[in-house]
Amino acid sequence: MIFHKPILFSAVQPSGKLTIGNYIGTMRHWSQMQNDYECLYCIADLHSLTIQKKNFSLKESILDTLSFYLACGVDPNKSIIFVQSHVYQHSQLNWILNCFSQFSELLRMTQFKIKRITENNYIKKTNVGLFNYPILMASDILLYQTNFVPVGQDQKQHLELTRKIAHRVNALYGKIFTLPTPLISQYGSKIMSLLEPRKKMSKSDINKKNVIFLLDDISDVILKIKNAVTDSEKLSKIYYDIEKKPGISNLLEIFSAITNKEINVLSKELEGVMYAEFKNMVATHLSNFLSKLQKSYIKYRSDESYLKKIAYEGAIKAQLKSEKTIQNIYSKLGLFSFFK
Ligand code: AQP
Repeated sequence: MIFHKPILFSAVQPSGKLTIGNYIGTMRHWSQMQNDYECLYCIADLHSLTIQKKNFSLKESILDTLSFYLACGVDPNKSIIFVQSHVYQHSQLNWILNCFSQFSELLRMTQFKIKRITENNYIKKTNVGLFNYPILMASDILLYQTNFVPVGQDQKQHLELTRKIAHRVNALYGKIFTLPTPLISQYGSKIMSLLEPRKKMSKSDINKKNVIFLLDDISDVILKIKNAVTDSEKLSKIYYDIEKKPGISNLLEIFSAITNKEINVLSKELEGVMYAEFKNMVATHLSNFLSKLQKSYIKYRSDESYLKKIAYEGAIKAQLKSEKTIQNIYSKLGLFSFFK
């Protein structure tokens, strides 16, 4: 099959329970994108090895993540859905791109700086995989001659590095890679923690009250939104200002994504509404949305043989596509085969 539409690649790490941040930042766009792009949706299991957790089943988490892809409307007849470790070409290109990346570039990656000081990963124990993470991400993207990559704000710097590496290789060997463009929404690309709205909401946050998980009990969702930090502005007006009102702005971004209404439209509709009432509205809409999503998720998750079939078929398709890039770069680098 020849790609006629622009190619789009997106991935989520099965590194824990998915959050409303993962959904709003990327997955909510995926279903619609299938109409405009040739989409590859990857479950980035190799990436999730960079943070090792106790009492965690990666296999279960991969199947959970795949079920959410389907529940979000990704259609295996329209898109290629696959698990990263099933397509060996990702690791092959990873090594090659390691040799075209600079130590100093990786040292500048903000996510690496943040993740290496988290509790479980304290500096001395930092694994090399965490350091090399952006190069594996570059391999994921460049293997498929990707044009567009929908990501949250936190991945922007990694996309810039991907472009830089691709450009470097192309400058030396001719056009091997397409330079990818990130797709980052103006709103919703960085959902913040509920109790610390200046910190990104993350799957791995040890304080679960900071995070809305897609599989949270609805009663917990309501409680978490009600307890979300706001501010002490006297008139308690609801408007978007990320610097002065990070808590309210974050709730507005969540509300806007779930209701599909623009922030400025919502701000007008919410004139005169008190914070408590606003939180009730957010909690109600979010609960309704999550109830539906969870029902659909449970349906897919209960059929493991169907999930495995999708992953198998997706891997075959992804291998065929990625092999072309591998063959091209192998031959340009002089890695020829004696066996042909
Ligand atoms: N809070 C967020 N707001 C908007 N987008 C987000 N993304 C993650 N968190 C937010 C986007 O979700 C996609 C998949 O992310 P990932 O699982 O590959 O890795 P991550 O960015 O490291 O996500 P987490 O939740 O913070 O995971 P952990 O805690 O395991 O590191 C990406 O496009 C990301 O931008």
